[in-house]
Amino acid sequence: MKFTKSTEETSRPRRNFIKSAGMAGTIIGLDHLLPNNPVFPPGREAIPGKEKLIVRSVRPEDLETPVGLLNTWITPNDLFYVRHHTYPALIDEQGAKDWKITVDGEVERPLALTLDELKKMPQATVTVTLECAGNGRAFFDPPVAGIQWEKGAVGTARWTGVRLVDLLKKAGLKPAGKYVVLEGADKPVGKMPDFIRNVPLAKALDPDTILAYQMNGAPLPQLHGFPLRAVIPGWEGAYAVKWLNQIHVADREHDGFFVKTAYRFPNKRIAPGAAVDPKDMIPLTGLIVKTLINTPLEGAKLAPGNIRVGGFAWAGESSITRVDLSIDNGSTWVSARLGKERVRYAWQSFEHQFEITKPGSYLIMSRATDDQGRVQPVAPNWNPSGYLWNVIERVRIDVGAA
Ligand SMILES: Nc1nc2c(c(=O)[nH]1)N[C@H]1C(S)=C(S)[C@@H](COP(=O)(O)O)O[C@H]1N2
Ligand SMILES: [Mo]
Repeated sequence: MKFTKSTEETSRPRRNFIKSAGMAGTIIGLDHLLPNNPVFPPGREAIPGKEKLIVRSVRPEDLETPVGLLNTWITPNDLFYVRHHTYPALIDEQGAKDWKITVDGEVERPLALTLDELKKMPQATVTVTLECAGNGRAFFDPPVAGIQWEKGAVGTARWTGVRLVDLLKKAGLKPAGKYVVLEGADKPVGKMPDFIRNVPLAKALDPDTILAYQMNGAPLPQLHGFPLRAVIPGWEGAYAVKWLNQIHVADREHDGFFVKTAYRFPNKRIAPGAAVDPKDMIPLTGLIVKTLINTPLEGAKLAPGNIRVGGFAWAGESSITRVDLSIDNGSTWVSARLGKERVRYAWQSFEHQFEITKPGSYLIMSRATDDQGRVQPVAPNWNPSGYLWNVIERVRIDVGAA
């Protein structure tokens, strides 16, 4: 097999790459192979509070939610997928007392605020579906190196905190400010670069863009960025910087690895497996139209009769206008009923009852359309880092003789 180099996974030597399709694919923490690796966190083997998740990497913790557990509109904190490139900053209650967020760069009045000071500012809550850009990477052909996420690096939570725009107003934006650079307190693994991201000013100023200190009504769990993280609604997960403690307003795009190289996508169509000139790579922003079938599950054995098909559809900043389903390999499609949620940036439930009387092997497919008229594609948009998998969703079931 030939692998292309992933720009998301800097820390993983190629020989440690395991293609997981068809296997219980787990990439074990590989940091012991890296120079100057601090043993961290000491003695921690299981990942407390996240026992139900699939371990894609032990250190750093990369944990995927099994599809069967993604069956509530709000994903509970203990089931929410976990992804970071770094050693998490395990800040505790005590640490949070000393913690400060700084705002500097192209501002009139640089700030340093404590958590209590932030909590005194006007509060905002947004319900946002967060998805890792690499969700579905395991399905690309030719395979792409990196964490082999299948379907569950996605979840929806209610995030509560302060509006980024309020903080920027407090600091007084200077006209030269074009990008808001976000950096957390986590530490890179080995020689890998720091995880630093930036948000273009227009998105940073959007009143829905927040810095969250709560997730589903609870303080942010440590693995999700306690005490503070960014929530950039509708944009791929890597913008949602965890353990956020530094905000820098810059007059240009940040030049670090995680902006200039990683999280980029070809600006033109390419052949699967082809190399792409870096000048033809542009930053990822919004998530794209996609569905997840959470019932029935892959491989389910069901009796003939009424079979309920259900799941979620999302499209980043856009909303879902329809979801079509097929059980005959795409020859015919029926329109699913959309749930009542209809909340911008959050996934939308859908369902349909099929009457399947004839025993056999059925491929159930779901295909969403968004308000821009974009439809999930039949063929994948292969790209060198394996981002934004959104091919028509499929689940095979076995309808047995009654
Ligand atoms: N500080 C920091 N924030 C980070 C990351 C990281 O490595 N370091 N990973 C990002 C990526 S790639 C994703 S997909 C989301 C995942 O958020 P979650 O772990 O809360 O699900 O966090 C983002 N925030
Ligand atoms: Mo991600």
